Amino acid sequence: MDVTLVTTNPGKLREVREILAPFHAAVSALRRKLPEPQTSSLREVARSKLEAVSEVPGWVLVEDSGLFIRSLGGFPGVYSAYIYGIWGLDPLLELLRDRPRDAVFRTVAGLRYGTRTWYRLGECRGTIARSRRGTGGFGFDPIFVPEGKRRTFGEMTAAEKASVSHRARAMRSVGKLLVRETRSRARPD
Ligand code: ITT
Repeated sequence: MDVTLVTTNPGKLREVREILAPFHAAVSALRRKLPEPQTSSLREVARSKLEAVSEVPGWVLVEDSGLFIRSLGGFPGVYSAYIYGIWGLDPLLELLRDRPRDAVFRTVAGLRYGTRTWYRLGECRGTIARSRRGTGGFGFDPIFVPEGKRRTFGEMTAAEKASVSHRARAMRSVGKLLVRETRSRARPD
């Protein structure tokens, strides 16, 4: 089935395409910057992104993600895109110099078909590296080491990242939902 992913982030698009391919979902991109309300909830942001594209037909997918660092009270969290945009990586590494480094990446995927909506959460626990490593991926990938691994996301191939990432977990759940829903739509009553 065809799915429209609304995002301005090419890294997300690349990953979502690869993760949903085994579910036979063909992902096309609609590049539109959607409003992100001031809220502490990824789900609330995903909900408002979906609402902002209510005119787009068919299967519509959005996602909101963030990096939550425990010793910084969850910062940058829902503000990850903004903080990454103005700071990059170094100020975060500086802030963490004498603080515990555990963190979690979260993605909330929002899916709509007609008047029905679904939300799926994916999480990936890990730690923030002492310095940036690797050039793969995007955003905070060079400083995030997922639990049980030694390398950062930035040092991994796309497939390695997708085996454990927050986005892959949320999107695999979306993939299963798409398969289930399209099967039930195809069944005669
Ligand atoms: P949209 O147009 O889809 O909103 P965005 O980049 O603004 O794109 P978010 O609001 O979800 O997306 O911001 C999440 C930010 O968190 C993103 O810009 C990255 O800096 C970072 N991020 C999210 N997922 C990441 C990942 O898998 N690896 C590294 N950084 C990630």
